[in-house]
Amino acid sequence: MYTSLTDRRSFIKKMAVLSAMTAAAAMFPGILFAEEQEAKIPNSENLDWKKAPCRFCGVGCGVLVGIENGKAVAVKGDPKSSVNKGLCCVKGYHSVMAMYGKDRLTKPLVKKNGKYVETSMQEALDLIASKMKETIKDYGKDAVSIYGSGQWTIPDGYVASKLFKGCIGTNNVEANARLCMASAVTGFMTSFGIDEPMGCYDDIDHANVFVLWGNNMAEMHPVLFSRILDQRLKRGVKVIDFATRTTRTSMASDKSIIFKPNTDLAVANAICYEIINNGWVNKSFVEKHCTFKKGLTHMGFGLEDKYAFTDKPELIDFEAYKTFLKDYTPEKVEKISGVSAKDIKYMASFYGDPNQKVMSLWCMGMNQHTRGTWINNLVYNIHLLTGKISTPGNSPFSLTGQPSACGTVREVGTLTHKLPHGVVTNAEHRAHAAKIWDVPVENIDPKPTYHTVEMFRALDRGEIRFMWIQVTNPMVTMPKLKRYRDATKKEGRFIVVSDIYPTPTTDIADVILPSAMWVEREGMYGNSERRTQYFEQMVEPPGEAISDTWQLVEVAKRLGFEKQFYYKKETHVEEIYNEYKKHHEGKKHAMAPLEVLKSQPGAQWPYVDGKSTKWRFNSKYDPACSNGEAFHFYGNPDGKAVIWQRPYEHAPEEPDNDYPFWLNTGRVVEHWHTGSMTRRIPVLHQAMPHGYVELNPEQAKVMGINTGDKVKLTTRRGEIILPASVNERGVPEVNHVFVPFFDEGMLINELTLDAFCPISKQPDYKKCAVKVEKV
Ligand SMILES: Nc1nc2c(c(=O)[nH]1)N[C@H]1C(S)=C(S)[C@@H](COP(=O)(O)OP(=O)(O)OC[C@H]3O[C@@H](n4cnc5c(=O)[nH]c(N)nc54)[C@H](O)[C@@H]3O)O[C@H]1N2
Ligand SMILES: Nc1nc2c(c(=O)[nH]1)N[C@H]1C(S)=C(S)[C@@H](COP(=O)(O)OP(=O)(O)OC[C@H]3O[C@@H](n4cnc5c(=O)[nH]c(N)nc54)[C@H](O)[C@@H]3O)O[C@H]1N2
Ligand code: SF4
Ligand SMILES: [Mo]
Repeated sequence: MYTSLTDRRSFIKKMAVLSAMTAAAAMFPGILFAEEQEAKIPNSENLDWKKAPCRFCGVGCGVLVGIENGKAVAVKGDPKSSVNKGLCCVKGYHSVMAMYGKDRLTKPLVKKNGKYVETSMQEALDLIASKMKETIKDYGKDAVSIYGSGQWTIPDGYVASKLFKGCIGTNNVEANARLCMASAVTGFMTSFGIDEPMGCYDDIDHANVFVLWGNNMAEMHPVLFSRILDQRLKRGVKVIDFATRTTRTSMASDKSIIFKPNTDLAVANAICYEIINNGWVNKSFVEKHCTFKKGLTHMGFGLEDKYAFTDKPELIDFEAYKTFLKDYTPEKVEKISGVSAKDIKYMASFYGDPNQKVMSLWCMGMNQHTRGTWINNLVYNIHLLTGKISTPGNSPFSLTGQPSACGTVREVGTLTHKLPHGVVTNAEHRAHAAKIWDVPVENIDPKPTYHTVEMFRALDRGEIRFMWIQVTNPMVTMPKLKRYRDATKKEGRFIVVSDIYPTPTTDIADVILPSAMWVEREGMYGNSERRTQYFEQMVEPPGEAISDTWQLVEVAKRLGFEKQFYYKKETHVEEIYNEYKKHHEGKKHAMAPLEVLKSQPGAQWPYVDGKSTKWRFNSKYDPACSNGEAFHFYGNPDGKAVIWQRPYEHAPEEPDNDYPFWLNTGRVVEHWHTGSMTRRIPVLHQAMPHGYVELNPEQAKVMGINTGDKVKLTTRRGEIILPASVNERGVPEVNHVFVPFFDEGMLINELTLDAFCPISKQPDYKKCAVKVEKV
């Protein structure tokens, strides 16, 4: 499958003798090493090397970008970065090439009589501002909206929130992280009252056992996975892959355990049953630091417009919780999940053994789940019952996907209900934000408006008339795509898209703005371990492209908010960051000063007394702990974490006679999401040139399907034809298929379902029912 394998294989062979980490590289051609990268670069000593966080995934590797004659020509892992210690994966290594695709957008384009016409940036910005004014006048402020991204820099998201929430006064601010991290956020909020992981990547160096709860780290978080494999070589740690499909991660793990979709809920409960039944509960920890709660069940799936849900949490006691778990004995759960009682007990035994330090890791398998909040809660339950939390190596760790999903979406608060610090529904939080934003507090609407899926539904219904889309490609990545694409094309809708390349989303735009990407501008990202990282502008953007931040500032000024958007072009990133920092002052969330971010590969908040905080809620490490105990879960008013009673429930659509397969979707190591950047990098494109449908090998044989044969997939929403892939990358179970979503020529989201978790509103792209036919 890797056409460029020979090239990389010769590197890897050479490296095999050189590095302890090479096991990872040999198994996963994605991983390359610092020295190797340098070897490939001619005259690398003549390059000007500057530090930046990687443009791609949420691992947030520190990289050094090599500049020559005003062009970024090379990347190597930054040996000074504690995140990746000089490592880099294929995407990071080739990331600079993403800036130099032949068809970069360089001029604003305005649609006139169905054709795109080049205009000047000033004219395009004037048009956007006047359209916004007109829409607000005709339809009210909640008719304008912005849809952004976890790939926004911190300044991008911050000015978007300030303009829409603070100045215009609408909570129509959402980001694609709703499709990605929302269940992680509501999981944290319901269990701990405060967002983001308590632990950090150093946990990898301390844990003995790693349980992956449905994420394909070998392909999606390759550098972190190689750090885990490195620990296996050094210390003999165990890796257990708990998943619905056999992936490269499963193949590299010590044990692969496959479960039926959605039944992770039942297995997590069974593990808790085992912990209690075997007397493995850390009683003093639970008594001091935990409460027990239950919420509503059978909440539905958000399939209907204007669906609303509010949970009604109720305190329960340990005995009630224990009684509830009787439905989840390993034997009963074996029947539900397909995981043997023996394997359930095996997993439980590591969590239950006080001598094992366990790190649980997860990403989209748990978040893209119609009970995503619940499954997040349930994994925390396991760590709370055993007291394996907030200490080095004992760590429930929710991984982020995008480079600044934490930084720009969760911390800046670019979701409808959020403010940079706190939520719109809280009067104190509104007053705090209004003061820093220099706007009347009444401007900030106390009611959230639309989460992402509902925002597109509102566009369809006509409640929203103007949408500005930045750094995201929703016409590839929204579920049940047809409805939402048709919505953008309706009469009387005005869509602005800022991007760097033409995409299916720019295809539906009324105005296309060319953006400056990554090191063509200055900014910051925030990664999975609460690390904020700064990058300077290193090269000039092409043509008239400008940063997303500056596009927003210019439009804000045209809308009459000169006072709030006083920033000077030369210094705006510094001014914006310093203003943003004020929102988070205090020991629980303080951000590092810009000078610190400029001088080192990032800092982890809370940044207090000149120090990053590595483990939160543990008084040994976290200066915000104040209850005099070893642990303090200060996110909740009582200082305690919550153990939740959450049952197993079915997925909204399961295979039946008409649609007998499960459709699972996701990613591949070579490509970044919709491929807009990585498909313009020749080596990555050649390695994985098109989409495919992956089938179970035995079943494919019975169906007479070989690799490359055309297969038609049909769901209740649509159909597509794709080439088959058998025994190439991953192995789905019988009656399951897997399709990656990077290929805009084979839009799998035409088929997916827009059901979501009622608490987080995050859609489930991992499960729906599909018919599979050879054509
Ligand atoms: N190369 C590359 N790396 C990336 C990205 C990329 O596009 N390309 N994107 C980044 C982003 S934004 C993200 S969000 C991450 C995603 O990272 P991952 O979550 O690791 O990747 P996915 O392919 O979305 O999901 C794969 C997993 O979903 C699991 N799954 C399916 N159904 C269920 C279920 O019912 N329960 C559970 N628990 N698991 C289930 C499968 O077992 C499988 O391991 O990757 C990031 N890294
Ligand atoms: N079927 C299916 N669908 C999914 C998922 C899944 O697992 N399965 N996963 C979901 C998840 S977790 C995620 S995170 C989303 C990701 O979905 P998207 O965010 O929609 O996908 P990207 O390809 O990352 O889109 C980023 C866009 O920004 C552009 N771009 C790059 N740099 C810049 C810049 O500096 N400025 C501007 N303005 N534009 C820039 C790129 O060219 C690209 O078009 O997909 C979601 N959709
Ligand atoms: S692991 Fe992620 S952050 Fe690190 S180099 Fe690869 S894509 Fe970039
Ligand atoms: Mo994501």
